[in-house]
Amino acid sequence: MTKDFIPLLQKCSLQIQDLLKTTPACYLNTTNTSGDAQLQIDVAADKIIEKELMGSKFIAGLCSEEKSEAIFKDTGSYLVAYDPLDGSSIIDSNLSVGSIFGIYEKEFKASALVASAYVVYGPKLEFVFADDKLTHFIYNTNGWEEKNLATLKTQGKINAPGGTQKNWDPKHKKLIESLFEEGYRLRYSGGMVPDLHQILIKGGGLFSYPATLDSPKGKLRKLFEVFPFAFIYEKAGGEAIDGKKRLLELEIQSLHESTPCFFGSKNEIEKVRKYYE
Ligand code: AHM
Ligand code: MG
Repeated sequence: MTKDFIPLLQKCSLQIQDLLKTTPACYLNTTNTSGDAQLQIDVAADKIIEKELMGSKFIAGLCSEEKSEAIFKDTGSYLVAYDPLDGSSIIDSNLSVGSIFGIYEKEFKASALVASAYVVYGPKLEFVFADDKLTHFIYNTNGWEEKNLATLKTQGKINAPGGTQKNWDPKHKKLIESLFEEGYRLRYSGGMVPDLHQILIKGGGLFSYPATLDSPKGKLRKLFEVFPFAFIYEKAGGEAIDGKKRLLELEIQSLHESTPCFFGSKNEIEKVRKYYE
């Protein structure tokens, strides 16, 4: 049952929240498979989640942004792909960061995604879980309190454009400029979890991380970041595409593969399609 993941992932999030309070943001001399420098706290958060997931009888394996290979075991049928600490480059400035989880059945591929979740470590600890429905929890003095998360409106006011602007494609520049000309506000922290969470909470907008000259396949990774949020955005009544195709229809060749991605409400995604066609 995918619902069994709720207490398990919430348990991980409480431990990582404690870790964030006590661990300095210092770099190790190592990089992950995507070439990002690893912080001590990235590796520690990865270990917390690995320990909890590997101890669970309904999980058959896992892969993480911080591990080069997947790990398998003999029990269960679910596979979990996760980014233990997303936004590690903004930890030192004390902005909100997150964890992201994709729950796959038997294979690491978009069509096998059955549930996904994210955690926001901010002034409050929040947890959003999606399977057949979307559930939002906030941690307070009485424990986890379930909240109502409204679906996205057809159009919002937020524009969250990722990637180095000087390396954007001309059509992408035109898309982003046209949104600002229409009155959209810039909201981009550099952490996809709080940036995508803000669009969900405020009811609409666009988050983009496009193909750029220096990263032709974008930056954000399919299994750990893009597919889980695409699943959540679709459940919230929004859309998630790579510019043309639905993200959840993309194939996967390797565990750490990335893709350009756009998440948003219906009208903004329609606009992306128009500029990218
Ligand atoms: P990370 O998993 O190493 O933290 O990288 C992913 C993060 C996302 O949270 C965010 O949207 C993106 O990288 C920001 O990248 P940029 O600084 O290029 O805008
Ligand atoms: Mg990440």
